[in-house]
Parts: sequence; C-alpha cells; structure tokens
Amino acid sequence: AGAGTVAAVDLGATSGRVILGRVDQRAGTLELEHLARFQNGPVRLASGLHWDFTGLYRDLARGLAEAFRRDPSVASIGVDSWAVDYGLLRGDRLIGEPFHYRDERNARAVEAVHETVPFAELYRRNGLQFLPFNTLYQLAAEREGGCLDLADSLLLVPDLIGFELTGRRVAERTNASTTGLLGVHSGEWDDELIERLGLPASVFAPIVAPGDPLGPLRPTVASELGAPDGVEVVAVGSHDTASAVVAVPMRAESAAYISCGTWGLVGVEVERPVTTDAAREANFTNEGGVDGRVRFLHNVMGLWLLSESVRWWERDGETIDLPQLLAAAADVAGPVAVFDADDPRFMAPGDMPGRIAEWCAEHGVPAPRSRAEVARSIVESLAEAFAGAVRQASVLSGVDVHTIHIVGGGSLNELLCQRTADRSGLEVLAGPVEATAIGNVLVQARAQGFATGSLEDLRALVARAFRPRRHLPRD
Ligand code: LRH
Repeated sequence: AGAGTVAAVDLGATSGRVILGRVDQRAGTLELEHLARFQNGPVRLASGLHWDFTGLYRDLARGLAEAFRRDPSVASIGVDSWAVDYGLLRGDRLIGEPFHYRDERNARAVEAVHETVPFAELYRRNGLQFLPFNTLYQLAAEREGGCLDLADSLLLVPDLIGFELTGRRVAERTNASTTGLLGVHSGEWDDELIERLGLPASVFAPIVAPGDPLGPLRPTVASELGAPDGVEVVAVGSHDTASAVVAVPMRAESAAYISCGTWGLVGVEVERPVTTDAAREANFTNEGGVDGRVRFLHNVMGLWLLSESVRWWERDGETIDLPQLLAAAADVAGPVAVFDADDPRFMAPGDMPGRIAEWCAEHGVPAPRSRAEVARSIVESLAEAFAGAVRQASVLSGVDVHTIHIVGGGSLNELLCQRTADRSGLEVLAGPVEATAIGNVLVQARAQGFATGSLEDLRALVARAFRPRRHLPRD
C-alpha cells in the first residue's frame, strides 16, 4: 500500500463539509484538512418541509473545487449523508426539492403500510426499527398525490450527488438498507415487498457496495471543478452512520459505539442480523455496514434536542454561546429532570424547551427552568438513554460490552461523555469527532490501494492517528 489523498463530502442534517484525507498506512498516518463547512437545514415550502438540494450541491461543489486547487493529486471523491431521504428524477431532471424526513406527511402513511404488510412481517424482511420516516413510509405518502408517477428513477441523497457528478444511477447498499425495501439477509431490493406496497420497481437503481467505483466525473463537472483527468467517484458507506462506524477505533467483540450528532446512534457491530421478537420490541435496527457487517443499533434523539432548543431561544435574534451554555449546564448543582429522550413529541422542529416542560408536567416531575437547567436536563436524559440502549444492545446481540466509544460531534461534549460513563458504569472513549469523514476517506483509500486490509486494519490506523479521550465512571 502506498500513500495518497482523497476528498470526502459528508452531509449532516445541520451542516455539511468537504474534507481532504491523506492516508499513509505504512507510516501509520491519516491527516484531515477541512476545506469547506456549510449550513444545512429544513426549508418550509407550501408543500412541506424540504432540503435545499441545489444549495447543498453548490456548496459541496465549491468545496471540491477548493480540494483540486489545494491538491491536484486528489484521486477520488466519496459522498455520504444522512439516511432515508431521496430525490425523484425524470430523465436527468430532479422533480422538486427532496422532502425532509421530519416532514409530517409520513405519519399519515404509516397505518396504510402496516395494513398492507404488518410491522412484524416488515421487520422479518427488512430488519429495521420503526421510524415514521423510513423511506417506505415516505414513498407510501408520495404515492398519494405526490410525484412518484412522474419519476423514472429514485436516488437517495448521496446517490443523487453521485449521479450529478458522474451521470451514473446507483443505490449504495448501506444507505439503501435504511429504505425498508432491502432484504435484511439478501442485501438486494425486496421486489415482492415493493410490489405489495404498490411501488414502481423500475425506479430503483442497481445496488453497489462501498468501495465500488461509480466512474469518472462528467466532463462538464470536471471542468467546473477544475479536476484533473482520472479523478473518479467511489461509493463509500454512503449512509453517514455506516461511514462513522468504520472509523470507530473499537474491538467489535467487546465494544458498543454511539455515533452522536443530530441523532445518537447507539449499538454494536455484528456479523449477522438480529431479528428476534425481543429486538423488534426494543425497536433495534439492522442496518447494512461496510464489508457486509451489520449495524445493530437504536436511534436516540441526539443533539437535535439541544440544537433545536438553542434555535428556539435564538428565534428573536439573540445569539447563544454553546460552550458557555454547556459550562453553565455542568455547574447546575441540584438534580434535574430526566425525561424520555425517545418520546416522538421531540421529532418535529419546534419549541423543545416547551415540550420538555410538557413531558415533565405529564410525568409529575419538576421541569428544568433556566436555560442551563434545560441543557443539563437534555444531557442527563441523553446519557440515560445512551446507557439504556447500550445495555439493550448487549443483551439482544450477546456482545459483552466493556467499552463505549462515542464518535462524532457529541464526542466533544465532555459532560455528555462523562455522564454516559457514570450512568452506564462503563469506560467511555471519546473521538474521533470526524469519524464519518474518516470512514468515508478510508473506504476510498482502500479502493484506491492506498490502504489495505479488513475493517480491523483500518480501525488500527484510526486508533493510531486519533487518540481518544478517556472517561471513567464515577459513582
Ligand atoms: C444520522 C442519520 C441516522 C438516520 C437519520 C435519518 O445522520 O443518518 O442514521 O436514522 O440520520
């Protein structure tokens, strides 16, 4: 294995980034250079909550152009994003801005889907926890008065970007696994399920695996980005959580991970799906991982609770300093309310502090009053939900968990990491913060021959390059 440079595009629900990754496996180095960071978020139009796909594409294209200016030796590009959302195409043309998964239309479709295919059967087929925005519910809503009839193809967000860059239409497997339309054992489109749900099978693109080449940039794109000849787009774990798990420096046989950003994805990595009744009842999911691994995990609401509270407080133009708020939260002396972070009332954008107070009133516990108390209450509730989900993941999968790895933006939140250690009674190793981009870089590096080996070999490189911070449980 030699050394080389690749570009990672990583789009989260609140921000996107373009990062250069320089990998030299022999020297044991992995360096990231941040080239662009841009805002992302929902836009409410007359038809509902959408993404500004065109704006996102403009921003990431600027980042990529910067990548080629900075380093003309960039060999490839990989794209990952949040899961489940898609664009519909007619020919080469995108039909409207993609819907945001937090749009309300899905709720109406859930019942209709479960009438056709009961949830227990769905779970046996697709292995997915129930989330009202899983693509299959969105498509059931789309079928009623939406644009599905006009479309000849459907591409999930990273695949849509891959299409814009290369002209190729594919469905990368890890992200396709979040649609609910992929067989949990086969890893292929479940044609029978698609037909029973009355969805047009012809819109789904051929499945590819992380590491597969998509192909060279379209000539107009290459010239716009200033990309030299030979640059190709490579499929990565295009579901951001799949890329993040690649870069968790763990021993999978004795560790749990929490990929903590907008969501807290809490689980373990296993070789085979766990689709028992107990796993279904605990609402655990089996999502596709890189190299055929299975991400057995549960979605906990995550830092959304905090970012949405801050957005609420800032609605009249005030600016809140997050580090200062978290420091004040750490200093809150008395006990604060621990609420159920999984409660569906927290899903939609809006007044989170108000909804937390409402939850507390319904459950007869004193609601947090100051902003610092609200922030502390969120941190404690997340830590409690994280600890509970780790326990469940361990019991349901049989993985004997000794260590919890926290990666992503949440790994910077020392209070959250410490309280997760305290509430679980387990050691917490925090970092790397850019796990998703690192996983994206490593899968490309392996496809280019800059790195070799199994996920364990790649994780060894991560462990060397990014030292985790250790939090021991206090009693
Ligand atoms: C995290 C994430 C998560 C999904 C959600 C829609 O960014 O991809 O894994 O459940 O977004």
